[in-house]
Amino acid sequence: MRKNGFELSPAGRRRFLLLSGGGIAAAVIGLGGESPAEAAGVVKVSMKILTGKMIGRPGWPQFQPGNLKLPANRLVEVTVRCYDDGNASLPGGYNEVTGTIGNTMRLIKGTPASFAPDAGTVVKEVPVKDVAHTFTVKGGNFFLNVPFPPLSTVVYRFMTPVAGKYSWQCMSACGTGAGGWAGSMDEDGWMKGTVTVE
Ligand SMILES: [Cu+2]
Repeated sequence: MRKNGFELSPAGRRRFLLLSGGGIAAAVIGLGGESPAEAAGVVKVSMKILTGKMIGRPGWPQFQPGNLKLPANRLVEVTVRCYDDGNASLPGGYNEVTGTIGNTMRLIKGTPASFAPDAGTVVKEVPVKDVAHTFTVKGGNFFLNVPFPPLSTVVYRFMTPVAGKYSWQCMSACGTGAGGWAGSMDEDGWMKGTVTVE
């Protein structure tokens, strides 16, 4: 930062803002330890997982929205309410939270309309048999795996990667067909889709 012809170090800059007084300084001190991306503010996203029955298409559970558009290199907080009450068979490993901040998520029982910021429990994984759906991205520079138990609310944070189009897929065999991988598992905007980062 250049101010009146001299350069301030980040620490000096914070001190300068602190000395300049008032509410602005108070707001800035709190951001002292955060990266510029975080200081730009958290992008909040809300999703829900509905059963096929709830949307008049039995056997076709769906993430809503099924496709996401997010800004690049930003901290995103996703709140997912899973209204599905049943589990689906899941390959081991996908029950672990991966690619989020701290590789954790906050797990809240049920699907309350609102809750305290510290509600629920911070977890790194859930038992494989307790997973209804996952949100899984396997891009070269973007890997994310978040498991959702039946009738739960999950909150997780992650940094978006550089701009690009990334595919996501639910890894719980929640669709139709013998293996459960047909139907909504194979339909864009249902149990798979696109994360457009721009
Ligand atoms: Cu699913």
